[in-house]
Amino acid sequence: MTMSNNDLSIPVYFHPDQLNHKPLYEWAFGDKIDHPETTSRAESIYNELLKEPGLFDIRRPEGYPTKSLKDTHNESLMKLYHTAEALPPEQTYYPSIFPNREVAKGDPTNIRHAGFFCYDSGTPLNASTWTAAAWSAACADQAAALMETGKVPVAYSLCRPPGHHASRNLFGGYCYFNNAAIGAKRLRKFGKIAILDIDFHHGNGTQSIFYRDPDVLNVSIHGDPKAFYPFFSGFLEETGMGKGVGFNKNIPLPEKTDGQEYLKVLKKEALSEITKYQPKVLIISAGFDTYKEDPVGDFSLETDDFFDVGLEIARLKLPLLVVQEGGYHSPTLGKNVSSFLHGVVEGIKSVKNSKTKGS
Ligand code: SP5
Ligand code: ZN
Repeated sequence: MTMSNNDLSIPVYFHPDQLNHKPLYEWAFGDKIDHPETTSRAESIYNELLKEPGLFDIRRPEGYPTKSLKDTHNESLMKLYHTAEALPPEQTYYPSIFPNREVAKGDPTNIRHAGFFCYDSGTPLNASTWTAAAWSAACADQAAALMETGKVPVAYSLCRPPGHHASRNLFGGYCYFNNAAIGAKRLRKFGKIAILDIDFHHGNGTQSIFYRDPDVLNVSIHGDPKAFYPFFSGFLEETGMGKGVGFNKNIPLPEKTDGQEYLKVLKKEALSEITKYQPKVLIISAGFDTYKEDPVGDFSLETDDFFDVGLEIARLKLPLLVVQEGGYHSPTLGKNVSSFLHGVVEGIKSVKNSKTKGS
């Protein structure tokens, strides 16, 4: 079967300086492992999308998203990343002292205080972290800016490092700036926004940023935090706070969940909720660590399942901003992203066709 996608091309945002940040290793429950969040992840996606220039229109973001970063994060976090720029180029700094927040004050100009602004030991800083994370955020910000024009039904930001574990004040989970939240804040002026997080891990940063906000619905499907990172959040009971009660939905699933089960839950519990909410735009925090061979996640989705996930999401007929999150099986990551985006295209086309037929 050959697909003709001539009428639709997906804008893709990526900046090569996102590759400058290179975490080396991580302590995972006592073992020193090669860091999963490698530059080869982004290269795998980039090279796969490059194969279809008619479908994927690859662009570079222009300029750091200074205002958007300030809308989503506090100044200290940015100051700390700038402090890290003074590290010798070969040094990688691993936060290792995590103070009791009730008594401690953190100084973002002192790299030894990094642990005050961070909550795990797997998210290191080096001289290029600021540059890479700021360009990653720029991808989401500028893809969102393009969505604002209303001219495209879907845009994809090839964000790396990822973002959904970063909150306003804290980095962690390989994430420094919350790219999806940055996109959501920019698009909010048009009306209500929904975020659907399909990364294997609960998007705790995104949840915390919008927890009291009824204008942003946050839905996350993930590995049960009883067993998986981030362990301390992502449970069913977390439904929002204050005016935000009812606008946060967590759907934890057991290990080894396969494509069939996943799609059932996606449709019945996640997409139905989003349909009810009637947002103006849907942001997808798109992680592919749900893939069966992923070294970090523990579900068993296959490459073709991502097509169906994209298809079902696109059938909602909402403008889509797709933001890259996790996914650590680099050899297949590009194919999985491409499969998902082909599903999205198919979904958009089927909606168009049924519209023409119906009129
Ligand atoms: C964005 C994202 O997907 N972040 C994930 C952060 C997960 N960090 C904890 C990983 C623990 C590593 N466990 C390795 C298990 C080897 N089987
Ligand atoms: Zn993840």
